Amino acid sequence: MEKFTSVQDVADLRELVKEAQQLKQNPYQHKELGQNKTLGLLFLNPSLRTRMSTQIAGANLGMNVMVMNLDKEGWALETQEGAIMNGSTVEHIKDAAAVMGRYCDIIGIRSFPRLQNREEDYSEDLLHKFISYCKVPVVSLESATRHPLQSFADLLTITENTPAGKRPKVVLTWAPHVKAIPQCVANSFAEWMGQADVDLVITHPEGYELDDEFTRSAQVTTNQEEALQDADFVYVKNWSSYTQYGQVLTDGEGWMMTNEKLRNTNNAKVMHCLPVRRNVELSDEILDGPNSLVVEQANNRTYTAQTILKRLLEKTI
Ligand code: AN0
Ligand code: CP
Repeated sequence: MEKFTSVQDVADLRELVKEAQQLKQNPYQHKELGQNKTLGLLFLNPSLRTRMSTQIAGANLGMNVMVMNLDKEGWALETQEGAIMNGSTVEHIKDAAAVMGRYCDIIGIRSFPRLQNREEDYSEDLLHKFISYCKVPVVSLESATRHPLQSFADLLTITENTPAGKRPKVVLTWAPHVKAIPQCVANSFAEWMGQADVDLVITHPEGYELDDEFTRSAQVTTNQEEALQDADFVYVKNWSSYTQYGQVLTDGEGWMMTNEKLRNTNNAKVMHCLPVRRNVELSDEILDGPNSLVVEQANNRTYTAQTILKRLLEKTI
């Protein structure tokens, strides 16, 4: 593995999940691997889980870890090739990334979409430029279109909670939110589930269809009740419209996940990547109840991040 930006960078998904399960059993067994290696984690947006779990993951492998809030603590970055930099940007990404590539052996970067221009966001310009200029392995900590470390932890969580040999029904359901949210988590989840041994159903109100690049293997319906029938896992997530790009089309009344809605599921486990808007996306009763997996999902972020860092250090991904 030279980089980890999507499930497409993984050659052997089943092996990868097994490796994460092993690391979870014994997180310190590769303490020597990262000795004298530096991990740089760069954030252009807020983060709790990704920041903390990836730091622990690096430390478990013996790495030196540096975290930088690039949006607040770095110089304003220019990304346009050939720009005459007489405006507000101070440093070109070519120069900044090249320098950080000298300081770090692996770099993680988080950069959300702006949700203004679909082509611009979906081109993943910043991530691709960063990869080409820093010349060291890059891990996406959530980019404009995907959140692969989250999806890997989600897959580990589903695997742990599925009896051997069973192919679970997994439902990704849109939920209301108060602001426009990226499609990344939903895109990525659908893309990973498409490669896993699960049946995926996606349900959302009209106008919230995701880019079909990510959803090809899924069944898609606007009927939430029908979708939830016999579900083993219900993954709750808001996203803004892809077709009417970045817009919030409805207040989503009736789409919040409640215990009442879980009645016809197979006693489904409920998942969310967090942070969650309680009693908007998901009810308190679910989040505080026995079917919620959200904290274990967040816990699994450490071991999945560690698996990716281990493979990048070993150059085996
Ligand atoms: C972000 C998103 O959905 O992409 C980050 C989630 C990990 N969520 C919010 O901005 C609330
Ligand atoms: N789920 C997740 O990525 O959380 P943070 O945004 O807090 O890192």
